Amino acid sequence: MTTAPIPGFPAGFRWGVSTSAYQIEGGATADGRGPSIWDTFAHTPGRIIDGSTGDVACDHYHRHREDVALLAGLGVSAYRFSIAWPRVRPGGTGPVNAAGLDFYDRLVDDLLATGIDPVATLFHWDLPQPLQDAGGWLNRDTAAHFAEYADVTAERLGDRVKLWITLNEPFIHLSLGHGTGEHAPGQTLLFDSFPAAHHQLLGHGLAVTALRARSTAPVAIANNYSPVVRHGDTDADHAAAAAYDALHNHLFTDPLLGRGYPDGFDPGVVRDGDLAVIAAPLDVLGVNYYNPTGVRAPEEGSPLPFELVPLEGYPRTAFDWPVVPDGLRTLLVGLRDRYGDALPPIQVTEGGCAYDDVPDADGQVPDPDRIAYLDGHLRAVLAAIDEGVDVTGYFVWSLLDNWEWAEGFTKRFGLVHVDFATGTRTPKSSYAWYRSQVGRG
Ligand code: GBH
Repeated sequence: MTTAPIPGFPAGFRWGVSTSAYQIEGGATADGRGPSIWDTFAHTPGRIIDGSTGDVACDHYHRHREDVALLAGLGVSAYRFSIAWPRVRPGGTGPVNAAGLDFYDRLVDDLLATGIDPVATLFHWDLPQPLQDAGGWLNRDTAAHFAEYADVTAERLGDRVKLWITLNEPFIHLSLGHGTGEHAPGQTLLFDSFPAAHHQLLGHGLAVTALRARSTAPVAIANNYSPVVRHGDTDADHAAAAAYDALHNHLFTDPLLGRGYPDGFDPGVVRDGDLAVIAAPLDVLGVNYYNPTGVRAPEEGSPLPFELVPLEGYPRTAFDWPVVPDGLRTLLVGLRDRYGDALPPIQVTEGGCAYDDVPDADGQVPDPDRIAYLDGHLRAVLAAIDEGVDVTGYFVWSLLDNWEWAEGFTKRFGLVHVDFATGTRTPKSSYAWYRSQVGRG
């Protein structure tokens, strides 16, 4: 670990932090915002571990000036936030809510005035509830509505946003939201959820075209990746590892980069022309990385073609996720090796960790484990760059402790501590450490 800047990052490397709308904004009914599937889910008893909701969250909707000042103090060159679709078009179809766009218009201007590049994600899982009532991502029409929302958003912000990200982690939204039901909309369809994969990808492709018509800013998607660590050496273990790798790591990226769906993973609802829409050229591939996944053959009669196994022998975060910095290097090198010239430049759009951070008597929040985590993962990025992978940015998840989906307020990922009773923000020691890393002009 070091407090001096890690040497070797290329000039112009983008240093950022990430957040998402439902996790920080609050203001759930402010200025015409409608309900999303996460409002519905969080308000359903038993879904969220501590019974909390994102109704208030970090109250960023009312404290965004303070949060932009925290970003300025951090010295980052970019801020990745998400735009709440239910603020912009509360019904999912029908009228656009200008007041919803006004909020992001002000945020973007405030960021630019501070010298920070606005990086805007269009969909970080908060689907307008009326679209879910019409079938959500299982309904092909949702893809077209997503492109309409992209169009009106880029019409307003397209002259100032510096990077667009269409979808955040469509695999996680598919698997936890539609496969196992741990996330909104809470469906438990397992492999019958696959139309929601195709329609997210179709929405992405249609949105790329809509964004390019309104904005010269580059366009990306942010995928979650998890290198597979096979347990066991039987043919069945090999098959299970390959199946999980295809599902988590290739299902979305293969069609995006022009290869179509992996063998055995056709979603069954693909129409002529869809794959060309989905393969619209990307300027940047966003890579979210948290940890690798252990996989072995399933028990007889399992509904899944693999079994997930905890990885032993690594430190663990408060979420019990293993800390494996070299997994980020192997992931980045593996993407380059698999996709070659079809791979656009990569920005790591999320990486971070949860710890039980508590302010001490002096109002300091020491979080040495987070500093070690970030130090290790930044060095892994450098190692990948040294192996020839084109990585042009890194964004820490997250600026603030926030509302961690089904875990509610029980997991703290921020560089800044948030007292959820009062909203008080207190920078942690990792905030000062990250400032020392990013302050390189
Ligand atoms: C991201 O999802 C989200 O984009 C963001 O909103 C969220 O707050 C953040 O990460 C933190 O969760 O080791 O087997 O238990 C991350 C998706 C899925 C990645 C679960 C880590 C751990 C699997 N995560 N996975 S395991």
